[in-house]
Amino acid sequence: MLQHTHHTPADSERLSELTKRTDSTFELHYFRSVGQGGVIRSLLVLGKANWKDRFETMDSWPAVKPSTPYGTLPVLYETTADGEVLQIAERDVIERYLAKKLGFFGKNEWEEIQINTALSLAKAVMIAFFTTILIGPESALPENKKKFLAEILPNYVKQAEGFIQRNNGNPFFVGKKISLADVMVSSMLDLFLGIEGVDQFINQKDTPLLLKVKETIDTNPELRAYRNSEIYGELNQASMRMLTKKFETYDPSKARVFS
Ligand SMILES: N[C@@H](CCC(=O)N[C@@H](CS)C(=O)NCC(=O)O)C(=O)O
Repeated sequence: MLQHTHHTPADSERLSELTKRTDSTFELHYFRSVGQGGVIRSLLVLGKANWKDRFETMDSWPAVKPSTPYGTLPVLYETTADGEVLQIAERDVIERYLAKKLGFFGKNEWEEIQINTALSLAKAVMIAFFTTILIGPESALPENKKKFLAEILPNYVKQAEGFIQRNNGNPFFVGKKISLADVMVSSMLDLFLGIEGVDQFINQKDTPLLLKVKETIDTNPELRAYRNSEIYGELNQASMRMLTKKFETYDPSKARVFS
């Protein structure tokens, strides 16, 4: 397997040309859960790409880990029609690359800046959730959950509603079509809406636009078909299990409000 992560300057032009190819197939190397692969899969589905999963299990992973660029998944493999393979590591990088390639990264530089801003605001919330709740110390969990639900998430939600409001009544974060920002925030809401009490500040009265964005994503025909598939059901259950460990009253049925 070609390892493209580190390359010589001479490779750079050639590899850059390969990123422009439109005849590629994709393979997403990740675990059997939605997790950090969810947004990437959604982009591949929305972009009608030719793609498949390469699953790793906790049993198979230790032997495979050293062969990955940075010892973590996801890693994306893109194979062109003539058999060249690009290897791309790191979730954010894969998401932005695919979004650009598949048409979900705005129509000009200014829209890109706005999409990156929306992503940055959302990412801060995800990092707080991940570090203080999902993998944070058990002893600090009650305090961390309180802070997340009373401050971090409600503050973000207000920012996000205002952000969409400034988009001239269009039901997207930026411009007039789905972008990575809409996909990323909707997937975040998929996690958070199941938490008890979140509907006190994410609801039709206080955040109609945020919910409209989620409706646009949830009712997309391609995405809906994928999410109704057996494999997505399995991946989603694995993600939900992580959450029910942290929130005793977690209700996954509240997440897919519109599907
Ligand atoms: N910096 C990486 C982190 C990804 C990450 O945390 N992956 C986890 C799974 S969600 C992983 O590979 N864990 C296995 C390990 O670290 O050995 C990224 O953004 O892609």
